[in-house]
Amino acid sequence: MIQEKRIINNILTITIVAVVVSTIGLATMLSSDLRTVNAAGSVKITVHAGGGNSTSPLTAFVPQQVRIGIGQSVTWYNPSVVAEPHTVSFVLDNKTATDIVSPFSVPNSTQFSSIPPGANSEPLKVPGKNNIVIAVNARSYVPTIIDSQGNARHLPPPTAAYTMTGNEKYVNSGWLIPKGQEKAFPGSSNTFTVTFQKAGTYRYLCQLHPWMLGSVVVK
Ligand SMILES: [Cu+2]
Repeated sequence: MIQEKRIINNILTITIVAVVVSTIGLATMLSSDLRTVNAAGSVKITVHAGGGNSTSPLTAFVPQQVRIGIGQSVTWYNPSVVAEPHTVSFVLDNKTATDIVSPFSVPNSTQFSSIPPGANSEPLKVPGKNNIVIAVNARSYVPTIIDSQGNARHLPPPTAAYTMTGNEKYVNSGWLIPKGQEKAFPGSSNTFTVTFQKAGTYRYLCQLHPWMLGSVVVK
């Protein structure tokens, strides 16, 4: 009887310790970023956009929040082992909220080629007089900046870098794909680096998984 009690107590103790350790582990994972110092002495801060594998994908930014100084940069990359895309999207003006799909009418073009060539796909066509609908939104897919005046421009993938003044309306990484898996999404990006010039809290989300939220606190 005493022996049984001892065994049960031991199991309880081990369980409690395991729960505490895994909770601390998760909290550490979500709060500590990857900081490395390069040869020149500057600090490189990295945040994972997603992760996991095909059976257990992680749709979160790790860590969810980073704290940096003015003039420092953060680099996001996608460490997944499968080609699951994510975006790092700062919607700094609510009017620039957007979606990954965006129909366009193209009345004067009839030439569309599937990407990759020979893929089992075609543009979504809506019946209408000489109209064709294109579903993918370039301002989600390609690294895109909308400045304070509302002018949009694209940055070249796959390793776009941008210095944020803090006056922009929209700063988006485009679709981030693990390096080597671009074939699944040609023209997508691998990394996105933002240098922050103004103090503040910058919240961002993934347009493909809107529950993926993160923030950069600049002081
Ligand atoms: Cu995502």
